[in-house]
Parts: sequence; C-alpha cells; structure tokens
Amino acid sequence: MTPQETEDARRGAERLLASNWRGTHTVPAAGLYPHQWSWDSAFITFGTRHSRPADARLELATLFDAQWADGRIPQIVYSPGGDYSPGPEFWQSARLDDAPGVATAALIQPPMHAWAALAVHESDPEGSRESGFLEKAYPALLRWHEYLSSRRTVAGHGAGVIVHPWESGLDNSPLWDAAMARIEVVSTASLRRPDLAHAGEGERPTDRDYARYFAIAAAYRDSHASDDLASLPFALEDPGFTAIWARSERALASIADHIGEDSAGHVRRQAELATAVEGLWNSRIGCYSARDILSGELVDKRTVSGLLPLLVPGLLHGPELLQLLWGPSFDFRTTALPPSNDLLDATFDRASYWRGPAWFNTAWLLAQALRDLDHHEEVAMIAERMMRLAVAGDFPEYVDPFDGSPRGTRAFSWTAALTLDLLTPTTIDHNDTTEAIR
Ligand code: 9WN
Repeated sequence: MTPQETEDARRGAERLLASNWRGTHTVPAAGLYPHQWSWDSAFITFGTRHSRPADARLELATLFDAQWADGRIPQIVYSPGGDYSPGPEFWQSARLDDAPGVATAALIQPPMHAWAALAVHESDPEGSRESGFLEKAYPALLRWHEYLSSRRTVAGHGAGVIVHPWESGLDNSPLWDAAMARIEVVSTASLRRPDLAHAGEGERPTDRDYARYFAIAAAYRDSHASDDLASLPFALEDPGFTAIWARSERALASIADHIGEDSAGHVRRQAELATAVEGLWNSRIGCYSARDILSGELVDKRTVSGLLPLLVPGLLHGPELLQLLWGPSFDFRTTALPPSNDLLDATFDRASYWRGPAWFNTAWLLAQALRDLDHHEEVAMIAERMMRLAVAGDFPEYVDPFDGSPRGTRAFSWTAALTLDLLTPTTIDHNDTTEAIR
C-alpha cells in the first residue's frame, strides 16, 4: 500500500466519521442505526481519538451520562427521531427504577469502554488531563464493572453472562442457536423490520430470529431488568464478552494508576476473569465457546467469539487457537478477513450477518491480540486488507469472507474508525503495525 493510498483511506475514514457525528456521539450508520450504541461508541473512539480527541472524550462521556443507577451501560441510548426497532416505546425505560433520565434500552453490550477510555487518554494525555477525563470516567467504569461482577456472573464460574443475543454484539451467531430454539415463536405477522430497508434480507437475521429476539427482550423488560439469571429464557456465558471484559479490567488498572487510585483490585479481577475464560474451553471442538447456564452445557460451535480469548495474556490454549485461526476453519491467510463462523460448519453462510461474513471489529480485535503475541506480519496483513476492503466497499458493515464483496449497510462508523486506528502511527501502541505496513 502506497503512502498516498494510506493517506486517502485515512481521509475517507475521517470524513465518514465526521458525517456520522451528531454533536455528542457518533451513530453507527445514519440509516440503519440512528442512535448511540454502546460498544460501537467505544470502537469509534479508537478512530476519533487520533484527530478529534475532545470529541472522542465527549462520545464516551455521553454514554456514561446514560449509565443506570445499578451501574449498567445500556446497549442503546435513543435520540429523538430515527426509525429503529425496538425503539424507546418498547423499553419504556423511564418506568424502570434504575434507568437514567434519557431513554435507553435495558440490555447491555460487551464492555469495551475502559479499554477505549485508556486509549483515548493515551492519544492526547494533555487534553485528557486538562479536562479531568480519567477522573470522571473512572467512577463510571468502576460501577459498570461492578454491575457485571455482581449481576452478570454465576457463582463458581465468573464469566460474563448475556441475557440476549444482542448483548453479545454478534447477534445471530450459531453460538445462540440451541438456546434460541427453546423460545416459542407465536407469530411473525406483526413484526416491524425497518432494518430491511438498509440491508439485503439474506444479510440480516430472519423474521423467526426477530420474533425470538422480541420475546427474549420483552421477558427481560417485564422482569424489570432484574438479572435473576436462572429465571430468564436466555442466559449464556460468552467467551468474547468475557475476554473483552478481562482486557478492559487490565485497562482499568492502568487508569487507576494514572489517577492515583489503588489498582490492585483490578489486577486481581483481571486474573479472575482470565481463569473464568479458561472455564469456557470446549475440548470437544478445540475452541472456547459459550456455556448455556440453563442447561449447564458448553455449545459445540467454533465461532470468532471463541477466538477472542486470544486477547487474554497467558491463555492456556493460545497455541491451539492460533492453529485454528491459520487452519481450514477460519483460514486466516486466504480469507478476506477472518470469518465470523467456522467455514466448515453446516451453519456457515457467507452472506448472513454473524453466521459467516467477516467483520472489521473482530478483525481489529484479533489484530490487537496478534500484536501482543508478536505476530506483527499478520497484524500488518489485517491492516492492509481492512484498508483495501473498507475503501473498495464504501466502509461496509461487513464483507463476504471469500471475495471481500461489501455486505450490510455502508458508511459504517466502526469500519472507518478501526481502519483509521490501524493506519495511524502512534508512539503508544501501534508502532510496530504502522512500521510494518509502510
Ligand atoms: C442490535 C450497531 C449494532 C452493533 C451490533 C450489530 C448490530 C443491532 C441490530 O448493530 O446489532 O444491537 O439491529 O442488528 O450486531 O454488534 O452494535 O452497529
């Protein structure tokens, strides 16, 4: 990739992020996702931190303003207008005791936020210090992680439990199929699918999936979002979620150090989370996977979520996971980017959302893990491919894993942000990558 190509890609990504900026936050995509999404905002700040660090700080602060009294950071913070379903009328969050003044969903998403906050600080330490960014972010992050520990773990296991496929961020992953099949579908007749105006039907979850999504969400809402895990229709320990949480707990330790708080508790929690991740090793399939807490069983599906434990330092099964990534199931070297699902599994579908297509956020997460493991050549390969696919497809939501054709919506914010991140030289954590791709 030439310096000119890199520069053009960087400019294109910056333009897109500026056009999806709404003054306090960035929408994931102007048509399909017109509100603020939790983990999207975190990913987006990894891009905006480089040229608009004050906006990156504001993006996270806006999300923290929507934190619930119980500590949860909601999946969606609704803005006025925008056609998305479920909208604020579904959740009626104002009726729930712990909800904030602004309308939000009651669900959550993977805890990328402490990791993002630290990265945002490191990009502009002076601006961050002057605005007291970390001092304000830390208590919110602390309460968020405490919410997860106290409400989203099962005694004796410790991995993060999701109560809805949307909480994984990998919505229709085959990891959730068996648990989803238990949910009775009464009718799909009254479903409203504004999403289908923005992406092909074969690229989105089906109506049957959506009927189940609404049933699970309604049960959670009607339980007053109380997190009585054993009584909910869907509750699984999620390997990707837990690995991200461990990484964020490590960042929280650094944030605590920066502001003179005691970091020992976070270091301990990080080690506990690393142990919890190991509990999700499924030796039948040689991959980490989800555990259904209602049946107690590990799911026999290899997915990109099961590769994300590579983010955890000192992982017991790291070498096996790398073999899986290089091997025929994920075929890292010949696919456009690592697919979301095992290429060899019967559920694999090259077009359908999280059942096969390659996503930029999971490619970026794997790049972070590979960098820590000193696989710099592979990181450079991911960066170069992300750049080419992002530019060629107008920053698509995801791509066909074989030929890289764009799929889903376009002008998707995290595609731009994470490509920008990998293309931007910094002295903090991206040196090796940018050296390698120039
Ligand atoms: C439900 C916003 C979100 C991402 C998720 C992605 C998709 C929503 C949807 O879009 O999910 O949250 O309507 O399908 O799966 O990871 O956060 O970009």
